[in-house]
Amino acid sequence: MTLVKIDAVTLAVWPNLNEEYWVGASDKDAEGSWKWTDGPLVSLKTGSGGLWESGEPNDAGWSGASENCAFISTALKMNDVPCSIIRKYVCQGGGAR
Ligand SMILES: [Ca+2]
Ligand SMILES: [Ca+2]
Repeated sequence: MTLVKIDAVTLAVWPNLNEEYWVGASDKDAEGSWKWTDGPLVSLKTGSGGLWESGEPNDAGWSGASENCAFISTALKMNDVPCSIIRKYVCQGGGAR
């Protein structure tokens, strides 16, 4: 199973369930270089049409851990957070991997 890869179109139709969900983006291999699990770079755009919350990804060090995984926040944008926190997650649908 692979965590879901999203784009601005996916975010625009993301259901607002007031919960946070892991998506398949990480910068664990190289700090600040965000990649999807299948390899492509993640756009770092924020604001309208962007994937990230304003000021994210910021590697802020929530709970003292570096922020190398990303979830979709309740604001329906991505935020980088420590990979160790517990959240629900969304996997990629069937078809090509
Ligand atoms: Ca990071
Ligand atoms: Ca963050």
